Parts: sequence; C-alpha cells; structure tokens
Amino acid sequence: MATAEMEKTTTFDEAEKVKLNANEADDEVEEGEIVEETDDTTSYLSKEIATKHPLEHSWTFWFDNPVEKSKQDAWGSSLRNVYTFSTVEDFWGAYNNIHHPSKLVVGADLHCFKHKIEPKWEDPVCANGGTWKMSFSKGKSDTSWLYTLLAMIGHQFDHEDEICGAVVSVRGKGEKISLWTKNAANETAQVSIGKQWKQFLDYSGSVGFIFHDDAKRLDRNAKNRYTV
Ligand code: MGP
Repeated sequence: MATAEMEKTTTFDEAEKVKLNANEADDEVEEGEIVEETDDTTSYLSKEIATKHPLEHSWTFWFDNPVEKSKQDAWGSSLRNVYTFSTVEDFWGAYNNIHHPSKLVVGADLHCFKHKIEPKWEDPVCANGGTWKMSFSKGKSDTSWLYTLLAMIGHQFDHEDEICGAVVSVRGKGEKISLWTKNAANETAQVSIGKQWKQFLDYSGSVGFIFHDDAKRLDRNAKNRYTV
C-alpha cells in the first residue's frame, strides 16, 4: 500500500470511528443507567478489528540500549525485540509511542525488521546481504526514518523481497540510517533499492553499499561496493 493511501485509510478509519461514536451518543441513556454490553457493542468491536488494514508482512521493532551495551559482552547481547505489528493501525500506534531518533540517547540503535529476521549479520536471511547507509547531522534524521519505514512496510521497493529491514543509529556526531538487504551480490537489485531509497527520502548526497562479509572481515575498513 502506498504512503498516501496509508495516510488516507487511517483518516477514513478515524472518521468512521467518530461516526460510530456519534451514533452511540444518539441513544438515549439516562444518567446513572447501567448499560449492558449488547450485540451492537460486540459488532462495533468486531467491525473495528475487521477494518484494520493488513500489511504485506509483519514487522518487529528492536532496540539496542546503550546503557546496557558493554564492551565486555558479546555484540548484540543488549538487543531486545520491542513490538511486532502487522497492520497500518498498529504501526502508527507503535510509531507514535516510541521516541523518534532525535529524542534517543547517543549510542542507541532502533531497528525495524521483517518479523523473524534478527537485525544481525549472523541471521541466516541477512548472512549474504549488505547495507545501504545514509548519514545525517545531529537530530536531523526523524523524517527520513519515518519515510524509510513507510517505504518498507508500504511495499514500495521494486525489489521488495530483497529488504530485511532498517536501523537508525544515534551517535555523538549525528545519526545514520542503514537499509539491510539479503543478496549483496545481486547488483541490479541493490542498485535499484539504493536509487529508490534516495528518491523516497529526497536525499541528494551519495550513498554507499557495504557487504556484511566485508564488514565482518575488515570492520571500519570495509569499502563501498556500490554507490548511487
Ligand atoms: P555499528 O554500531 O554498526 O557501527 O558497529 P558504528 O556506529 O560505526 O560503531 P559504534 O562503535 O559507534 O557503535 C559497531 C561494531 O559492532 C562493529 O564494528 C562490529 O564489531 C559490531 N557489530 C555491528 N553489527 C551490526 C554487528 C552484527 O550484526 N554482528 C556482530 N557480530 N557484530 C556486529
């Protein structure tokens, strides 16, 4: 579902809810009267559940808390999965209740990955993959983070199957958003994803793609294999 459509359907849902609430308000209920749950209230609740808009995939938010990160522990030991959602409405419910990158503490990593894919090089789905990475100055990544999430969950990439998820990393000098994909060697798919990502975010800088294999072996000396 496209971004604009998602925004429209959420608004439509809210309008429906207001209408239903208004109808309920029309029923004459005396002050102090105990209102039993009726078939109407049950059908209102089932209607609300039935009108949630399912996403193509389920997604999970993960958080790596810098306070719990310790150089002594194995990497990833402080990574926690926070919330899984599979509808447009539940996405907004979660997104509106977690801090946006500009409000996160330095050192934090907030991930959103397809359900059952762990945000680690070691995950079998990620193992042969890589990442596109964008950099932002301090506190300037909130909108790009939201647009990245909407592009992923809204199925907007031509090579959507290639997407694993995304992570925003808050560091002292600024934020980075990384888009993780599955088959690093598939240059056509990766370059298409990189170009579309830049368009969705209206990002004018150049963006590089690093293979996880290179990052594992060479750490910070890993070089971009593709650039768009
Ligand atoms: P980072 O946090 O992605 O880079 O990885 P950053 O922000 O440049 O570094 P930071 O020190 O400011 O946080 C930092 C280091 O974490 C890497 O060099 C790896 O040693 C380790 N690391 C990162 N990731 C994503 C993984 C992973 O998926 N698996 C393992 N085993 N280690 C990782």
